[in-house]
Amino acid sequence: MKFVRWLLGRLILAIDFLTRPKTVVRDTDEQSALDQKTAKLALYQFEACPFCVKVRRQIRRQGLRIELRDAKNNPLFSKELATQGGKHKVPCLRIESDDNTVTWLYESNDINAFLQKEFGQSEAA
Ligand SMILES: N[C@@H](CCC(=O)N[C@@H](CS)C(=O)NCC(=O)O)C(=O)O
Repeated sequence: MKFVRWLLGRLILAIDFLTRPKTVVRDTDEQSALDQKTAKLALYQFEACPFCVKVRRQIRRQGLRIELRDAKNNPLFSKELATQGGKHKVPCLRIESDDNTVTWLYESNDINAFLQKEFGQSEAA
């Protein structure tokens, strides 16, 4: 069962790699302004989780630079997700606002909707 799961994971990653969406290209100033905004975001995720792949593809499509935190292999991130986020489920976007309030956003559809609403502009895959 573990092997089948591993195999499925590799298959998901291979398909993701072969069908990578195009990324938005911005001029340097625009990209660095955006990078400043996304510096306060972090995506807790597993490498081969299909829901995480979905969010990573959206991030790529929109040309966002968001730190990826491996909540499977990194015990610190794993613990943070469970204790601060409230549940050990990925993907989860940690959003730190300007007043340092932290929101933990779960559910891939909700994360993608948030990214689209906040940062717009994504090119077709
Ligand atoms: N409906 C959720 C499903 C997320 C989900 O099922 N994630 C799995 C990994 S693929 C998970 O976090 N399981 C808990 C665990 O493995 O600890 C979404 O779209 O984000």
